[in-house]
Amino acid sequence: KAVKAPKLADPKEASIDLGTQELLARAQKLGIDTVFDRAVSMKPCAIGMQGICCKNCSMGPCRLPLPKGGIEGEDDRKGLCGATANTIAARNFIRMIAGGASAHSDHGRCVAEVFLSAARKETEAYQIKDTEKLLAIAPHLGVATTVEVDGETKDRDIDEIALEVGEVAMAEWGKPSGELLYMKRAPEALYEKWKKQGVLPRNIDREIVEIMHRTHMGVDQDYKNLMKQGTRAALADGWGGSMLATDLQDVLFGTPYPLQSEANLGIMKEDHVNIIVHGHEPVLSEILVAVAQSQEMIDYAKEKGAKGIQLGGICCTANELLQRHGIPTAATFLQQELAIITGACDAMVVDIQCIMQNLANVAKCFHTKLITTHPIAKMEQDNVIHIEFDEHHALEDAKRIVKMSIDNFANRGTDVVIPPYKTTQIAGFGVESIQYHLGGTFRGTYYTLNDNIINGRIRGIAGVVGCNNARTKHNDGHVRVVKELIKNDVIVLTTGCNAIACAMEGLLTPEAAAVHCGPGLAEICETVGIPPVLHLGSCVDNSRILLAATEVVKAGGLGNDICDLPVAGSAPEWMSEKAISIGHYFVASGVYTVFGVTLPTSGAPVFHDYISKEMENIYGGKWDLEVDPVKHAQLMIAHIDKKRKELGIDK
Ligand code: SF4
Ligand code: MSK
Repeated sequence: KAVKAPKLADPKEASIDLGTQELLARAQKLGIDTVFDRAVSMKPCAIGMQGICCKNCSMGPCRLPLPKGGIEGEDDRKGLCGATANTIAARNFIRMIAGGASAHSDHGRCVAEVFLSAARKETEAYQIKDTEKLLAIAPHLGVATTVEVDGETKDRDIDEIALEVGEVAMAEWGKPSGELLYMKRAPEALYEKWKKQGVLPRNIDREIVEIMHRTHMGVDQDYKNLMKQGTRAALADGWGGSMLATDLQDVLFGTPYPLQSEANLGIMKEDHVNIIVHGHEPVLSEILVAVAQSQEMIDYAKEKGAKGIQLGGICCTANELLQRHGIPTAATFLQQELAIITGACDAMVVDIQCIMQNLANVAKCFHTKLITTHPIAKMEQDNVIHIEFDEHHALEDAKRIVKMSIDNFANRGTDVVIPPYKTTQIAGFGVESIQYHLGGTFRGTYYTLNDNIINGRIRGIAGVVGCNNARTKHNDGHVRVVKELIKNDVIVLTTGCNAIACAMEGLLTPEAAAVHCGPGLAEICETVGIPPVLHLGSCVDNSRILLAATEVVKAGGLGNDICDLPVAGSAPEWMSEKAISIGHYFVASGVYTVFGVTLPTSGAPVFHDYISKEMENIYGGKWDLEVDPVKHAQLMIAHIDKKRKELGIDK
């Protein structure tokens, strides 16, 4: 019997990026399967996609397909226990929020632990680097920065402040009473709204645990009440775990400021030792950078026949190292297997989140050392090396990894293919640098953001973020949504893999303004020398977008709540549970948020209407879904125009 050849992806249909197309074709020629091919040969479950498959007990899975042509009359679909489509979809949705919020927040907890070690001076590898930022966040955690001595106000000792900040921050994950301290950083009107709705998070862990309880078989069976808890946990992520992760990382490693770098797989060098770091934790990779850039290691690499060491990043570890050190970005989420398929990846060092298990299978076909570093993220395949990272031995761990990578350079085959494509990018933005570059404040001069929104040169602000998804053409949605926005004078704040996609397309340069922007936005970008798309960092750094929106509100002239602003959010190619948590904390903070690809709500139309219509009456923000990138951006622009009209600043 003839064996049927596996279905393969058409490289030109799989990605808009030439390097990705070339490496995918190479993988197919070598008989190595990648996520692009698996997406062709394995189709998703239609019922699961619609959010209406429940497997929360062993009487299921109970599948409630929506009848063809929709529901006429009463929707009487139910699982064995009687759970309705709305209950099942809401339970599934908030379990995704729990997954996403826990990923961001557990990462934040690790950072807080390292921060405390540094504050206690238990480790030589980490120090409190950015004392200005420490002093800026301390009051939000109720930590005094001055002290009264003999009736005189004096600056408090920095080490003492750091220690107290670390201890108070750690308590946010599990304190027994009260509410998350950072919630008060939001505009007052928004804080009061959350209070009235009863969704102020108590502590980070508790909100996530309560989702797991309430979605257990036979507990909460009211989709609105389930979403209330989903909201509380999502807020605990955005204004809690993620915001603490961002702030503590800034204090430990430095607040990012704009810098120049490069993006795409073309940053890898044939004659260098290529070390690719991938995942989300800057805690180890920060030390890896220092070690890889040390003269000792550069000399060792030269001894072994290489010209030097090239570091590159994938996903949000990439974004963290780019923002603070200008380390070039090698790849988006969907290109991770391809980085190994170049044949030039001497080591891939992975930490947590967005790491495909198939990396181990691809690495087997090449000389690449695949190194896991985190105790909670190991791989079962026997070619994977685990070097567990510990902040107390950070330097030794990093040296071991870099040396192992250098030693592996000699094991390369002759089969190196690095696609010759890379772009220049200006990254490293944050609330502080947006303010600095646009007039040093948010309102009152020719350059400031609020004034330019009011006078209409900038039509509005969009936060465009999120992953790649193998069910849609790689980077196509990201780039087309962003281009449509900037063409219509909407400035874009970006993070995650959207930022990497935009960088690969050359949109993170001031020069992109003249080519792609409407006249108002182009004028501003050219005058102050910023790109029309501002890279704000990693997934946890979406908290920077919340704070940027808050600063715009506080500066005045554009209403008194985030939901008053001409602002919209987007994740054109999302795939992870983290994206649902991010989407929901944006919605609950008052932002109209459009997702691409699909939403796991279509099988429960009443629930879908609740989050995409009714929710606006509660929080001022709502969900939407639009697969077509241009229509997607146009929906955001229509919302921005509606807000401009309500503010009375329409041209
Ligand atoms: Fe089915 Fe109810 Fe069990 Fe879910 S909880 S699997 S709907 S019986
Ligand atoms: S890395 S969560 S694929 S953005 Fe943060 Fe990219 Fe999404 Fe991972």
